[in-house]
Amino acid sequence: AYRRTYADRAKQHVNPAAKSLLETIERKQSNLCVSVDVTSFNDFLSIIDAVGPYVSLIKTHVDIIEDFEPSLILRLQELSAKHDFLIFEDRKFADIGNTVALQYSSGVHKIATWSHITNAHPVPGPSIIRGLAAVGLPLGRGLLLLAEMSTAGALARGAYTEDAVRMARGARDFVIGFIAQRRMEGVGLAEGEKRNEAEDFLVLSPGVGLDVTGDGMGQQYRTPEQVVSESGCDIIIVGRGIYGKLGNVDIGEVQRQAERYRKAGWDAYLQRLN
Ligand code: UP6
Repeated sequence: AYRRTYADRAKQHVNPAAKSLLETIERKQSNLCVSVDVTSFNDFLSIIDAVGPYVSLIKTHVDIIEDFEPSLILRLQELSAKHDFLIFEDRKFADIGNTVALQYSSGVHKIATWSHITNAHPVPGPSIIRGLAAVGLPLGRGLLLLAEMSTAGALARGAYTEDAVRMARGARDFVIGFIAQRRMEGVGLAEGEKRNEAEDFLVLSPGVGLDVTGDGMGQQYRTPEQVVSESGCDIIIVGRGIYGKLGNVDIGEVQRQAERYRKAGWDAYLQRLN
């Protein structure tokens, strides 16, 4: 998977969310996902409208929006159609199957009805995938497992990461990839077990920044080149690198940063292909 093009990989994926994401990346020449971690309805939508042309995926934390109302989702869906991107609610589910199925389908946010992709911590074991798949698979959704985290001292490493990859291998119709810091195809193989050449997980990496190496709260940043070209990840997830500290959102500057990261991510991909 490492040297294959996004377009080529899109043809082999059967999960609709994975297929569509890979096709969108190719069409827009963007492996950039912007993480829109803001708390106001208006900032949320204006940032998404500004970065929309430069991204293949928008990542949300919809539970941090102070003035949330269902119309926000309709507006988000309009922007998704206008700018041609997919939606990833970064919910990080972590409970028993029955509870996550309810959290995914119900409540105020009804995530499964609008988010093409969501993610889960593998900590409860395979039943978390079954619970989420019962809701998401009939809707054509895809799931990412958090196999690693970008923070200093993260516990998701070693045997935990290996077991996460094995869990994903057991549910490839729904689990389309990982939140991780490197490729995962070679991880979690038993001794003597060969890599399945047909296996192709998407790797989405947060902790990406061009100007700083940390945020003083445990976050660690790497450059798009380190993430995509050296570590073989497929999508860079960038939040504050694009919209800064907030206050008054300078839309022109947000747009310039989005194009800067889009180009850096795409150049790193082209470098990896060669
Ligand atoms: N995120 C990480 N690291 C992980 C998993 N998720 O940073 O291992 C998420 C955060 C945030 C975004 O919840 O929404 O990615 C990173 O934002 P930043 O670029 O502003 O640091």
